[in-house]
Amino acid sequence: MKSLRLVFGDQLTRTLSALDGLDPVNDVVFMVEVAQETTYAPHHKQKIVLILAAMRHFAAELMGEGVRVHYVRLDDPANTGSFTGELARALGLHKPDAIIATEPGEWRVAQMMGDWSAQFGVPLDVREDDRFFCSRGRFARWANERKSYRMEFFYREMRRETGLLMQGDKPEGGEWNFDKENRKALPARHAPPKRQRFEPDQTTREVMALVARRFADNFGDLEPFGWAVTRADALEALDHFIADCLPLYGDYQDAMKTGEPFVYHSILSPYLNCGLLTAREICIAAERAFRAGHAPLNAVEGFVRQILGWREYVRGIYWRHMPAYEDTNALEAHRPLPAFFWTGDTRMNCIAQAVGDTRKHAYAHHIQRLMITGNFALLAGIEPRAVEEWYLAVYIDAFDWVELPNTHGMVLFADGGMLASKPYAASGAYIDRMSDYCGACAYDVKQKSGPKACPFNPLYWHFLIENRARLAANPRMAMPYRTLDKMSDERRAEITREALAFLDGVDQPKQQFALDL
Ligand code: FAD
Ligand code: DLZ
Ligand code: SF4
Repeated sequence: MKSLRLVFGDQLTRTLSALDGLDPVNDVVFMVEVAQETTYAPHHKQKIVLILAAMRHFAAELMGEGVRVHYVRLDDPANTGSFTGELARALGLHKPDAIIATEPGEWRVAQMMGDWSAQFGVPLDVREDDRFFCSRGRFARWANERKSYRMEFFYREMRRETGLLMQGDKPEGGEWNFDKENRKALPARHAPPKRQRFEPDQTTREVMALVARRFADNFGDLEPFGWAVTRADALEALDHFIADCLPLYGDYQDAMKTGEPFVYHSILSPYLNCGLLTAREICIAAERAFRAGHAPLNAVEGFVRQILGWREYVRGIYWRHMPAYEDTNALEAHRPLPAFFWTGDTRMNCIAQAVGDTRKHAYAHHIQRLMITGNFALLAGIEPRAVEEWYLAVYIDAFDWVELPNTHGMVLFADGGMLASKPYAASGAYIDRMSDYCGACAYDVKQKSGPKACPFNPLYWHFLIENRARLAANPRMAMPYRTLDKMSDERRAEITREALAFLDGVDQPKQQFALDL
């Protein structure tokens, strides 16, 4: 029996279920670079380099083991440009008895695969993606048992099931969550550690030249490119994070600082999402650091929760609710995405910094994504589809299954509260507390109204006014609505006027709030 083993660009894991029982003599591994994938979103240049370079290295490692690999490059003149077209060619060439795959990460790819068996008359065995802690079926069972979802309860079940950070049936340290210790701003003179970057080798340089030629107009800087593209380097990146960053990960998890895009974050999401590292080995390494006394519990629990909790939870929601999930727009947000999301050309320094980091590194950390660009998009009422397209394009770790629920649910509350219990809306005061951005801004974060007032201030209250009918009954929104209700009618009218004036001019270059009027 001869089988064709499919490995997609986000499945670069030697222990992938599609490679289980691989017969190196008869079987053929199928890996293809296709225009369909390089263009379904206008990806950041570094994201295309990461995936294609990591695919080429992974294929070379398999061949080094003596495995037969059918690999098609993007610039191969015979390349049809699609998975289906390339599969047809490979089937004609190798004539396998079966196709073996691991379930794909994305809904659109799963839809495409649905037709293959009938179309080609070859049996297709789609195996579970056991790189995740929680299978789709396990999530469905959890979801079926409750009326509403909350990550925290899902996470506790995952802790119990995996035994991570447990003492018998009790959570390590007696609490499930230590977030109250994890909200510190970075002290002014505190410099986070210098981060390890990886010099591109010949293979990666070839891909960079290809991307420079074919994707010159895509968003983002191509150089310097310092991401790991092999498992060996990704493992080094993991060691570096555990040794140098994990101990203070918790303390400064929410902190933002000019010129410090990574702070103490792991920057492991690109490797996790394309398969160079697995969630299990990362969580085990973090737990080991705690047990060895190298990192405190608030850091390790906070870190493990992101992977064992949030990452698995958003994937569960994605697969349970697609495709209807992406069509909701619970807050009826319809404004277009301002051009400064792409150019960074705005006097709102926090946004200019977040977009600048994104352009340079294809990365911004979670709080920049959630509380700067995300918060702005929420408060300004930007159309969900436009915001989702932006996040999917600009981040090196962006794949629909993880980007969509974060953007649609966590940031925009477009799912009406399925993923998060309340919108993460905040005024400028939060950004000022957690960053050094406001000090260098053209706006004044302390001013609530007038030409110099931080735009996040009127936008925040305007958001509450606009969405009163949808949000006021939410118990977690009671406090801000009480504050809003104590304001005079004149003050509320002033907020609405100023917010709308800002929003109406928001797509102008060098957007400012009446500063030069
Ligand atoms: P760390 O802070 O070091 O966290 C460790 C790991 O936990 C990450 O590598 C990631 O795998 C996981 N993680 C943390 N938060 C989340 C989360 N909310 N959802 C899922 N996994 C999480 N993450 C992606 O991997 N891909 C995306 O496309 C993506 N889009 C996002 C869009 C928005 C609007 C927001 C608010 C968040 C998004 N995230 C996404 C989640 C999170 O911001 C990134 O995972 C994180 O910034 C990656 O950097 P890191 O590896 O340094 O994270
Ligand atoms: C993101 C991406 C890119 C840019 N290019 C490819 C590619 O050429 N070939 C491939 O197999 N995968 C690529 N990927 C990752 C895919 O988009 C991802 O594997 C699918 O979405 C699976 O669901
Ligand atoms: Fe952002 Fe407002 Fe601070 Fe400027 S003042 S950096 S716009 S929060």
